[in-house]
Amino acid sequence: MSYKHLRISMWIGVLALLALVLGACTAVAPAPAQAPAAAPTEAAAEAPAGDAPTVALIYGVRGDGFYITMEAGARAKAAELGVNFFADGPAQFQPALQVPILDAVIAQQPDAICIAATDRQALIEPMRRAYDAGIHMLSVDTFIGDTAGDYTVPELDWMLSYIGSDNVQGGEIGCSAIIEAMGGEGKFYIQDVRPGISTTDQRVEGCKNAIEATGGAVELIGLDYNDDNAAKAAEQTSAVLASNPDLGGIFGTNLFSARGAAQAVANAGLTGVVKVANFDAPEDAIVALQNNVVDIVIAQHPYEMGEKCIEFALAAVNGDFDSIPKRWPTGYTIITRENVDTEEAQQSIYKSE
Ligand code: T6T
Repeated sequence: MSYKHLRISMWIGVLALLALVLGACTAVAPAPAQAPAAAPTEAAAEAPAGDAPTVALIYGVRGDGFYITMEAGARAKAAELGVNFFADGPAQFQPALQVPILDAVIAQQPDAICIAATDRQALIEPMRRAYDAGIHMLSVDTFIGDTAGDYTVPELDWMLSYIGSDNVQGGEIGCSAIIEAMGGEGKFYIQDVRPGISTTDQRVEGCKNAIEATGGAVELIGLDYNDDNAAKAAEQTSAVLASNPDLGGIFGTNLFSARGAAQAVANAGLTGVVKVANFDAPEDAIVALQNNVVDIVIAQHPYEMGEKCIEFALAAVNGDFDSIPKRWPTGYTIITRENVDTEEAQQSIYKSE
């Protein structure tokens, strides 16, 4: 072999070796630090681009009129203020399904996240991860931690704001009304979602306050958890009605709990006999009110929650932290058969799409 041929062969060898080494590197290269922890979600597909700030809403569960209305409020406010906006949430109201969605949203690095945490403990660490990634964090509807939504405490002061109803008050309003309709005495039952959800925990607390205020005249005979499933709530309530023919009143602590309770009362032919307090205001709760199946509908203001979250998120992006309250209570519209036709009551009915 000539010297020239030897040099060419050497170069071919070197190049082949390089190609091999590079190929091996590609195969074992670690995933980039920002790779989403979960499969791409709806949010990934929808995320808008551009120079305007981006705010994400992570709601509690898909298909719930309460969150559909909240998203509509946030979307409208974002359009008005020139903010990029996207929303996503789990198919069930569960932290195990919500955390991967939060992680996927963090990977997209929005400027702020408004989130309705599905558990007051399980979401603390994942939400802190978002904050540590430089994202402004706001709670809508539910809060995290054990300080009743007080985000001025040192362990939670990285949370910018808690925007939502006063849920202890809401529980008290609903149960006091039912106790009055029961004539101030009798047996009472609560349909609830699951322990660990800040909103429904507080509604139960408020309801128990109202029961205690009767000094024993009203007896709480039971409380069941339905996992945010109206069919399960109906089944459990039917069993309680069957074994307590003298039951006087029921409190359904959220949309699905109340829907199931009302269905069971109607199915048992006890309309008007067993009084029902319906937390949340979807269209079917209004029909149940008009048909005497439920006696009070407690409408929250989810549209305002969505609007306020966008406003506060934008203020944070602009560095205007002084204008952001740590707590923004959104209030209620109490709907009864007397006021159901008023404009205010009609406007507080939740959207279904
Ligand atoms: O009651 C609302 C919300 O406030 C709660 O945190 C979870 O349930 C609802 O979304 C109604 O289904």
